[in-house]
Amino acid sequence: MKLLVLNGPNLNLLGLREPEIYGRRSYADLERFLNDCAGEIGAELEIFQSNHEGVLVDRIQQAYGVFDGIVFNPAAYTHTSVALLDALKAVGIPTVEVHLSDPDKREDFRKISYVRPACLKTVKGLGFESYRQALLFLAAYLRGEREV
Ligand code: CA2
Repeated sequence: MKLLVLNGPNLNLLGLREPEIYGRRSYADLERFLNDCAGEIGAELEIFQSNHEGVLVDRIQQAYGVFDGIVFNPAAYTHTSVALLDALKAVGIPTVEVHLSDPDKREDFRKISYVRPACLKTVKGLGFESYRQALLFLAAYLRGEREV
């Protein structure tokens, strides 16, 4: 099982600012955490981060026929990007939306997710654990062990 973790803008700065929202751990810590999760699940994992919407669209398109599932934290593009929604719909790869914080408990503009209609599920507000829950759900779904 090949899974892609996609991370959007500014997540590469994890640990540098706003620790009260995003925690103190760095992006490198997140990558290590994700690779440990992949070992636990028995999945092959690729992790990719970009600050650019079009690059994320390209990465989703390139995932077609290569990856079985996507765990996606679109970061700020969650709340703005029809292009990312369209890309997810176009490839039809089972995708779980993930957030470190709970955007529904923050500013009003974070309450809208453009990508959510193309996702099986959203996991939010659990810090790094959000990604682990998303990966576990996706793996179980792909193995036919769980329905949406
Ligand atoms: O909670 C999440 O995971 C978010 O996707 C993070 C985005 C935010 O725009 C979404 O509303 C919720 C922001 C990621 C920026 O990460 C930073 C990391 C370090 C310092 C500042 C921002």
